Amino acid sequence: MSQKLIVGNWKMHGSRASVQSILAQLKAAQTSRHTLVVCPPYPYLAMCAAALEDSPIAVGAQDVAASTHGAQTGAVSAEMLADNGCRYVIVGHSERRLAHSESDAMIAEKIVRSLSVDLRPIVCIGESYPQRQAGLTETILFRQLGTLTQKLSPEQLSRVAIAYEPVWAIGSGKAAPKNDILHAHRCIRQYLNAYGSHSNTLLYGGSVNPQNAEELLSIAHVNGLLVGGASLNGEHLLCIANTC
Ligand code: G2H
Repeated sequence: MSQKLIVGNWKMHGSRASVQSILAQLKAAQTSRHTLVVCPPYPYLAMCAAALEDSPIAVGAQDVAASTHGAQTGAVSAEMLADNGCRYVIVGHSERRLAHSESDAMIAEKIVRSLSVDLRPIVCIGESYPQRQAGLTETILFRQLGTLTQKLSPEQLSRVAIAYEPVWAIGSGKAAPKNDILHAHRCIRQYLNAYGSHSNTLLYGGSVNPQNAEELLSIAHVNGLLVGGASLNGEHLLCIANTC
């Protein structure tokens, strides 16, 4: 199996003590079969980047502002993330789209800002359960991708990782069925290819765990995994990052 991208999204979990404990486990392992990225909450970013400086594990943020600087209380720019050792950033997670009313246009701006400082964006797309039930999965995916193709050149878009995260599978304890993932990834790949963006890393996210990682990574067009709950356990995250 070729090398995949495994991204741990810690969401709003952890403390200095728990982050240090996960870092110690990750550092003790020294290496993993797949490329590993951890995305801690903002206050722990610099600490993780410093601790992992000499390791192959990269650090990412969970969000980024859509502009460079200014009077935006609570916002963090792409420049600040890069300045603090981040190499990746998750953009447009459904939890931010829903709870913070993030639009596709705003998400595209965040990607542009990230690319301008060489932060690698991981953009989340995916349908809700009612949308899936109504047979709208492709429509939703193409709408979300369509805003990206309006704002980004094929060269810019090719540097963006796309995570297919069906909203109904997130935190449910049950990953999406293999055929749903295969179909969505095929649609995404075809859409990107038609635009001239040929080398995108495509991830699957939604209730990934050490038990289902091997099967998920074996699905065509799945180049990696975005892992939430299971990434809060260093052993589980390493197990996923070493999946054959
Ligand atoms: C989906 C995923 C990580 P979980 O949000 O982005 O979380 O693995 O807990 O479903």
